[in-house]
Amino acid sequence: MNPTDQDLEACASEPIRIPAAIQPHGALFVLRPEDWVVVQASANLRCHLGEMVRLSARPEGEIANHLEAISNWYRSDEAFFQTSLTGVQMTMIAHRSGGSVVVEVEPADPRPLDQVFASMRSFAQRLASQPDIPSSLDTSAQFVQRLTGFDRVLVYRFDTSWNGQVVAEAGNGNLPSYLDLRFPSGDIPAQARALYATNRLRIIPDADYMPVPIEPSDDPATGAPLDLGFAQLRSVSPVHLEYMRNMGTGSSMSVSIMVDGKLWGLISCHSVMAHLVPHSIRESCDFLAQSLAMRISAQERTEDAASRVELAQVTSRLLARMSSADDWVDGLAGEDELLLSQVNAAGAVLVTDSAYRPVGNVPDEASVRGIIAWLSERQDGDFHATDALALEYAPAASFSHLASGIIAIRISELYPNWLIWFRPEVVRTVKWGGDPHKLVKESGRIHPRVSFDAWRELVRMQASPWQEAERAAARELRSTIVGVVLRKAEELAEISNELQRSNQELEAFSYSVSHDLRAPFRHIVGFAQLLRERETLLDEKSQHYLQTISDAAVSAGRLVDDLLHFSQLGRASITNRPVDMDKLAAEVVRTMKLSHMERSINWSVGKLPVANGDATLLRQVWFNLVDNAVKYTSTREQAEISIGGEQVGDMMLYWVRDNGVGFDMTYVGKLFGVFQRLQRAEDFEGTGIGLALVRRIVDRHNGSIKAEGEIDRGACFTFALPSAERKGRAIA
Ligand code: JQ2
Repeated sequence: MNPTDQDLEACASEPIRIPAAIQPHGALFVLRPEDWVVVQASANLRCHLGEMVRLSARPEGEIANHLEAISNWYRSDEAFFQTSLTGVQMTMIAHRSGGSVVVEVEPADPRPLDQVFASMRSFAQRLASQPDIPSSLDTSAQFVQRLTGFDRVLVYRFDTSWNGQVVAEAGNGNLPSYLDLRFPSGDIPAQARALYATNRLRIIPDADYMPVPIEPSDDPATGAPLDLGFAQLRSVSPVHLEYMRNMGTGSSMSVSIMVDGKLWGLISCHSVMAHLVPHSIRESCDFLAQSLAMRISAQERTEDAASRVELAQVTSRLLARMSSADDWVDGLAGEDELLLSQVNAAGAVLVTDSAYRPVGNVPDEASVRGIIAWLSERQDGDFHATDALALEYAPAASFSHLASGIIAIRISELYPNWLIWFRPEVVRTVKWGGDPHKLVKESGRIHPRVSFDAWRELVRMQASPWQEAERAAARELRSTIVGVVLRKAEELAEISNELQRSNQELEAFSYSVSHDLRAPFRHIVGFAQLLRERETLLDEKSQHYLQTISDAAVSAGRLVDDLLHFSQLGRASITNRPVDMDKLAAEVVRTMKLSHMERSINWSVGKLPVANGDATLLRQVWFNLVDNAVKYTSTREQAEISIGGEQVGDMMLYWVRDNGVGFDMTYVGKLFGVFQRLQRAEDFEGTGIGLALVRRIVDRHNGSIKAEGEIDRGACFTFALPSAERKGRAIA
């Protein structure tokens, strides 16, 4: 008989504590504590206890001898009463259920107890010397297998969603290995798990048994069904029996492993044939499972602490690298994938406003940016972790093989800068312990093969969950990064303060020097002039010397003026008004024409857009650029100088082009420095400050300037100024 789909759906709500029946390897009766009269009994009483126990009467014979002890126990707070019925070679166990006492009898163990104790002692010793959880589990499986004689003993571990995995196994080869196989949570439904958390042991000696009814099925006084949650002989769910038969197992026993009050897993035993384990041995198995549980608890704590230490070491190595690298991004997202070990991820990506750095296995950039947009929209802080991304963010379904689990930390309050770690779908990372499809011939829906598929379906698009230690490590790294970035920003601010300070000092110095030098130079020029007027007798050579002194003083004076001008520019405030650039350029060209009447220059001046800024300073820009063009075309017979401009978007471009001696683009960077010249000073007059001044003025207008040139083919200077509307710097 196969269960129908309805049976399977009903499975999760099957009331397994009140089956109104027991398994036939023992018998059960219910005593009324008021007078110790039997009020309910299993239909097989007689075949186990003969006439000793009958409905509606007090027990007789050997059992009657124990009534006083039962009555004493009943008033105590012990959960169970246990004794031997030596005459019938049975073990008798009593427990309370509702207001009644449930008494069960089953065949006693013929084995001497000494043997069992010896084996428990040896187990305790062996367990204490196991270095880690896997070896503790192996040791326990082996001991239970030896103690009980089952064909195969598994340790079945629950994950956070109650799916199961076989994590240890001991067997004699009669049953196939299930090591590493996974099973869906429904294979041990919630109500069964809840029961197993309080009643830690159950046994099914023969999966083909015929249930024995309890008569009457309900308590005659209250009408309530009899709760068999703590009974040894409770008849189990028929669906589960069907599962067992499909698995090729004729008998089973399972013991709960309770770690820190939570059902951690089961020691699950199976045999091909019927197999009854006596009560005393079952008790030993329970003792063994609880010893194992304590061991697991201690080792989990140790492992958690060790993994925190290990992850903290990764954090500090990353910190060291971030601090020593020029760019912290390089230190963090290095090629050695250290970043992945921070949370044991398979991939990670660091996204800042200027960098996109994938490490390991990550989705493509568009997908990552999609995740970031979604994360930024959620506005739920700077940390997000999930092991089923597609459930929260549907587009992730298409890359679940790379990113079913993510931990995302936001590393900037202002910008959408994120560090995200990825884990793949767990189905893709599972270790296959043999092909589950080959285990048993398929029959019906409850079958290990079908279970495995069901598990696969259940964990689709899910990653293995992030451990608390890993989440903590991610948070820790976040504050580390924020710290490093902040510190780097502070360092930068400090450097720029420093620069500003030394700049100011320099300016103050050059201001005072140039200011003080002006008068002496003017005096030299003045007195040289006077001397020439007075001394008519000077010979030609002396006249020439005098002229040279005067010329040198004039040009030194001009240099000083320029320097003064330059240093003043750093301090002066600049006005910001519409400036008629046509007018400025025309004035400058007119001045040039007047002072270079001897030259043949072909001028071409286009229409210029209105600028926004300081007219006096901008005139200086035009003057210096045009003056330059005139100067560096002086070797040309026919000089060509063109001036133009246009508006591009929200910035204004202006240029001055000439056909002069040009320059080598290799040195373009030096062009705008103070006292930098690309030509020999003797060949072209000037102080070497002109272009530095131009750049400074343009800079102070939040604009920029660039130069293009080629040796002997002329030069072109273009400067860009922001329009009144533009917020940022204008780039030429
Ligand atoms: O046999 C036992 O000890 C009962 C506890 C139990 C187990 C044992 C542990 N165990 C394993 O070691 C393996 C891997 C080989 C599996 C799959 C497994 C399952 C398992 N299920 C157990 C119990 C139940 N399963 C019960 C309660 C039985 C009772 O105590 O009355 C129920 C109602 C089910 C139900 C199902 N089992 C299924 O596979 C399916 C599809 C259902 C219906 C939802």
